[in-house]
Amino acid sequence: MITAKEDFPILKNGLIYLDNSSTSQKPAKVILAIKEYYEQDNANVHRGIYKLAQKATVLYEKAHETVAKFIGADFEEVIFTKGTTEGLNLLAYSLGKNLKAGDEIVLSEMEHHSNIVPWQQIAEERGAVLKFIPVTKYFRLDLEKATELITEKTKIVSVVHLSNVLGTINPVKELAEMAHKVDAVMIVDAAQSVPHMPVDVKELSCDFMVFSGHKMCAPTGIGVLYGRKGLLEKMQPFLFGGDMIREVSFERASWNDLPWKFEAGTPNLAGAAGLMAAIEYLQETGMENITTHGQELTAYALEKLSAIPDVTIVGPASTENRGPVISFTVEGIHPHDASEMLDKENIAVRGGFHCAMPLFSKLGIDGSLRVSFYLYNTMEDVDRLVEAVKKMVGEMGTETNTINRSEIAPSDLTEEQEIYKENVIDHYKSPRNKKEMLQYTVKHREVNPLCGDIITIYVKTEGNNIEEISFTGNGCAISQASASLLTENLKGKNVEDAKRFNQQEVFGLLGIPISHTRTKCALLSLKTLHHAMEEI
Ligand code: C6P
Repeated sequence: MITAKEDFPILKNGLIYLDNSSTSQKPAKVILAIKEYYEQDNANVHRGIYKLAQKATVLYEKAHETVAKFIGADFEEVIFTKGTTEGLNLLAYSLGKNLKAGDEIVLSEMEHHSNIVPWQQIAEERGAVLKFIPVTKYFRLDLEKATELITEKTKIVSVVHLSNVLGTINPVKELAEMAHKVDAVMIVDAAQSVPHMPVDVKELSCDFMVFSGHKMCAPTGIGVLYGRKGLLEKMQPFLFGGDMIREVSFERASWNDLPWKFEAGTPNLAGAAGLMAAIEYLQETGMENITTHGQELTAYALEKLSAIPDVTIVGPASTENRGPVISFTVEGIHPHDASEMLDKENIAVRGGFHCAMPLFSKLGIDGSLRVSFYLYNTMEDVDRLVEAVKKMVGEMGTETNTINRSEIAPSDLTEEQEIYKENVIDHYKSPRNKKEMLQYTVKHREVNPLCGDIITIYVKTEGNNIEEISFTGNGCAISQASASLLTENLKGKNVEDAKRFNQQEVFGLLGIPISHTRTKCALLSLKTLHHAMEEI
């Protein structure tokens, strides 16, 4: 621990928070800055002449200055956005305008959806082609392949700095050199790196960089797009409206100076105050200290976790060029079930695809558990995690497709619910009707992106009757058991019964309390069924 857990009000209740890649917790200093903004400084910026408006404007501009210094940029080069996702959409929209058919955009196989989907959209619109730098079996980017992929046809290279799944730190400077040799622009998705290590845009030689405040102790809804001034000047704005204009007539408009040209509308002023306070907090702790601390926790956790039977680390084995993010799988336990079990020990981790589905299909695994550390985590947190994983593995045994009783529903059940629970476990362990049907009337596949459950339902009808119904797929215990129970229940019923089958009836079949986060898992098979039945 390099900073007091007590600085973070939410951690005072003993929670072991290991989902920092998703979002970080906020220190009291940041919460206070937001409160003080509303109590003392709140007015719109760049508009009013009165004193309060000037105070708000000065504060907002100071927040830009603070960010610029933090990443080695100039004031004009720092644009506030909602977050990384908005920054990448802005770039895809604005840079995409210059793309022609056949131009190439080079990404990597370890990108977050927000660095894939906007490019897919723009590529489709402009006739451009997406290329992906492969991930090697050591969970690193294949740089040899990168040199082959980045050619005269490449116009944009956009790569993640620190992978939110693997923890890998990519050599973005080298990639920037490759991009610049062919006159392509280099974009760095720094959502996971800026919170954890000193990052200087000039040192990275990138043209653009994006990150989110909420992963670095700042509030949600504020993020940063860095862009080289010369490039930003040539680019079209993404959003149009107040503050981004210089002059407007009924016919046309011209654009404001940088960075305001890219900040249309009233911005997130309290968020900017919070971001500035967060950067001050990180700087008081020291970015180098934060990096070292993350490395120490990661080295310790890697050693302890990889020693547990049935645990497989999904990411580089050493801490070299690796951030404080560890993905792993536990043989025989779906990540969603595992994260719920850890939650019972008051340990918050993420389980699933981590918004990087293509990477998981490349790796050939159905999601992972992921722990990610930040400055308030301790070696004791790692010990508690390791103990909880060991307990989970011990309780579950090594048998694949097994499930422990405690994680499927709370222990304080009524006698009747206990009977249902046994039934649910039985349907999970020995699913009924789980087989591919070759001759069916309708078939539909659905995915739950939250945890990666996949269900395909096949229905064969004879007249108005459901002659046969089956499912395939994989996922957590609840999704699999509910598909089994649902298909069993609908066998021999008629088409109208299936179409009318509702959510309450599915919960009735399960018969145990389903937590809010598990609702989607419980209802995935019903959703799949209803889509399938639409075709009849
Ligand atoms: N990853 C995670 O749990 P936003 O949501 O816009 O603040 O950040 C998107 C984003 C982009 N790139 C990378 C590398 C990221 O890790 C994220 C956010 C979170 O991994 C939420 S999905």
